[in-house]
Amino acid sequence: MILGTAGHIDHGKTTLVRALTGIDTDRLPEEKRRGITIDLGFAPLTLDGVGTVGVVDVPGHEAFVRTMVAGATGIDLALLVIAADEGVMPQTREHLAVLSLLAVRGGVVALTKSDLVDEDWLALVEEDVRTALATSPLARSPIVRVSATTGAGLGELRAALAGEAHRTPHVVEDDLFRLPIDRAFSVRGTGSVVTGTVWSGTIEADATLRLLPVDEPVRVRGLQAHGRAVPRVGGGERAAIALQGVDVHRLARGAVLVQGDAWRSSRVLRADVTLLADATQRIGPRTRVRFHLGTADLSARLVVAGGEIGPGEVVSARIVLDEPVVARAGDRFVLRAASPAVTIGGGVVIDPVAPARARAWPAGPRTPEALLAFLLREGGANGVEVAELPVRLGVPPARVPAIIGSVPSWRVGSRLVGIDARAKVEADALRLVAAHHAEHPLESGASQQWLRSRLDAPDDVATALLAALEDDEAIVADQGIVRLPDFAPRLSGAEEKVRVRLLAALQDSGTEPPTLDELATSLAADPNVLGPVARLLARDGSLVAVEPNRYYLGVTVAELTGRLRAGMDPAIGYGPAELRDLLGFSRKFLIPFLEYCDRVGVTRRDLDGRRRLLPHERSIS
Ligand SMILES: Nc1nc2c(ncn2[C@@H]2O[C@H](COP(=O)(O)OP(=O)(O)OP(=O)(O)O)[C@@H](O)[C@H]2O)c(=O)[nH]1
Ligand SMILES: [Mg+2]
Repeated sequence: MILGTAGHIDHGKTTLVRALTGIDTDRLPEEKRRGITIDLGFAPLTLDGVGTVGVVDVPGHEAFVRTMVAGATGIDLALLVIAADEGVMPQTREHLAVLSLLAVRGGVVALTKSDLVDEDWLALVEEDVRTALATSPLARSPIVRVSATTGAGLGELRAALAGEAHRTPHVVEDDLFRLPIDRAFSVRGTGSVVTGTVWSGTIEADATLRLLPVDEPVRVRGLQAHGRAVPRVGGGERAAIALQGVDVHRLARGAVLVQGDAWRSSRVLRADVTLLADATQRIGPRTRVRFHLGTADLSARLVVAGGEIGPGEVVSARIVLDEPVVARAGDRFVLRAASPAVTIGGGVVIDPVAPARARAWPAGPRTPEALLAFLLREGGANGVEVAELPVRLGVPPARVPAIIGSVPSWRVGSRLVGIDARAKVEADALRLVAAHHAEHPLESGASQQWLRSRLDAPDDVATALLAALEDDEAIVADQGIVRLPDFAPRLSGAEEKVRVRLLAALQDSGTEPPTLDELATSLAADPNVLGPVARLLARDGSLVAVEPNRYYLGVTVAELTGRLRAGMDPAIGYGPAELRDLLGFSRKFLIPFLEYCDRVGVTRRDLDGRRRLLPHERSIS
């Protein structure tokens, strides 16, 4: 578990941590000189019946609230320190607001410096404190009177902390690893080391992680917890991680270590945003705010439907960040005004990787099932990547299949597509094929390639969908041509007449038929009818397109190739003149016909002329 301090400057947080742990967490020379905490401090605390708890000591100075937020993020319990002589002060309230916004589950209040005041005063302050806690997660927390100087109440404080730790245990789930980095430094002989609180997941000492938002793979060289080498670290633990081959300058506070491919950094989030009731500022569309998530602290703008958020309001908003952030659905964040630098609100991430121009999320339940239904609706035929769902829905991977199972959807490769989107693309496909039939009644159907290009769906989805339609016998696909099952090319009366005259003309012309253009003139037929009729007849073999625009009767071609088969010795190469005699062609018709024969494997042309192919050679020609 992680315990984080909170409270106004000089109220005795660091002194109390030292009294509890024996460790002075103010390690910077400047902290010593000024007698205040500037950066986060860390110490292990051993509690009877609980074990070792990681303590994060934060600064109380109003200029360092952003550091306090980075320290408070990821803590399980708060130790709110209030000096009995001063009572509730501005950063007592601001830190409490931060703990509320981050949804810290509980904690203990230490009324410290109790040696400086008398009993009556203590009672008054305690009443005051209770009032200040009323709407916070510490509303029902124990208030313990202590003095770090005399040691009074320290035993009671330990017992209260242990009690709270038992009441709200850190539940470790099998989940994706994430650690927001709060410190990075280099150690001679070891290299770059980062520290942070593990938010979720477990890693071993030889893990390969990803550093975000730069998105680089990094190798773990060693793990430490509370100053000792350990084989693994997991959720709710403070960890120091030595990384191989990363320059320490790339590892600033705000970067995140993750494992697995579900994580992405993004510049646009959707979130439910709360503005504190006592916020002095409204947030309008152009208001710049500081956005704090994990240990990241970024400039951002909020876009809400009404344009403005007023104090005390909760709205769903789009958050547009100046730099990418790593977020997960359900993450809590804090919003601070740029100037004056005060905490004004916060919220919960609903969609960690929203599209650039995404609309704010409509009101409604925020269950993973509801989120998935919304993502599917918005994703249309593109759907959502299944691998990203643990992050986009904010659930451990093991819970994803059950959630998918409860939302009507269709798995296509790595994607999940909503059934509405699927139904729409299906209907489009059937409509397109039907329209194609109506427009081209003599064609056997629409080409699959054309159909895919006309569908409003990525290629893999379109392909899978056509295959599914074929399985359902809603369409028939044959050699790349798609048709409706009950469709057959049908000739109109006029087309039937053209067909009869075309066949007759080709019959008459024998081995030297005219081109379609010539036929269109001689038969006085519409070329737009003649062409499709010829292609239709070519499909069942009645005609053969020896040249693109010149058709022979199928029987004529069979007769001519028969002559070649009978007249050619397979062992001998023939020149064109010899073959012309065999076929009885004029030169103009000879070469195209021989090329046709090469094409269909009756003959093959090589250096010593054309040879007749034997049946077994044809298959490899
Ligand atoms: N008499 C008395 N003095 C205390 C007690 N606890 C802390 N102090 C003194 O209060 C002063 C501030 O203590 P710190 O522990 O530095 O206060 P802090 O809350 O950590 O301050 P920041 O980190 O700067 O916010 C120091 O001079 C301490 O010696 C206490 O229980 N009794
Ligand atoms: Mg301090």
